Amino acid sequence: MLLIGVITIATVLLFSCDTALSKTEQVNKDAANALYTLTERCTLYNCPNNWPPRSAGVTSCYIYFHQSKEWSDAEKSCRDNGGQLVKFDTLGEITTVKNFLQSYYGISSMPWMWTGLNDRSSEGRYQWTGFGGELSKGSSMWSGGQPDNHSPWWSFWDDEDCVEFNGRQLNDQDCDEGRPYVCEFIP
Ligand SMILES: [Ca+2]
Ligand SMILES: [Ca+2]
Ligand SMILES: [Ca+2]
Repeated sequence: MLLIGVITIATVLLFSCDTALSKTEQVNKDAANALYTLTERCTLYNCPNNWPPRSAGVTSCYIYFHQSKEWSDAEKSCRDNGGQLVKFDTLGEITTVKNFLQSYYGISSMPWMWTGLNDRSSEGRYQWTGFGGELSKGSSMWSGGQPDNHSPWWSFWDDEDCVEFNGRQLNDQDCDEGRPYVCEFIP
């Protein structure tokens, strides 16, 4: 009788342990899945290696290079770093980038910097490199009187096909000029 009792208790214990173990396993599995999803999301929202972290509420990652380059070299540098020369989708994005340059890099007086906008393939038609899309000549992003495709008097063929910004507005400039530049990456 005693023996039967011991066996019964042992069976019950074993059974509940199994249940408990399988439950623990399930909880661990759920936790692991949740963690995996979170990691996946983190990766998705991450900026490329060595880029500054994305600011809260800002859709894109940005990086600034202070070493001046000609426009085409700046474009290549952005691509090599996993992004594109910056594209301003709205006037507000210019302010977003300016605030980022001030807060992250401590730049107080903004230099003229290259953007991805250019009319290299068709004069007067301004397109964003990499990201695509156009900006009209009438956009309020332009500085007063710009774009003017200005040519110096000594070389009328040396006109302005690349677009720079100064934290506030845009100006078309000679692509051969050296400028610091900002790259953008959309996670
Ligand atoms: Ca953008
Ligand atoms: Ca032009
Ligand atoms: Ca100009």
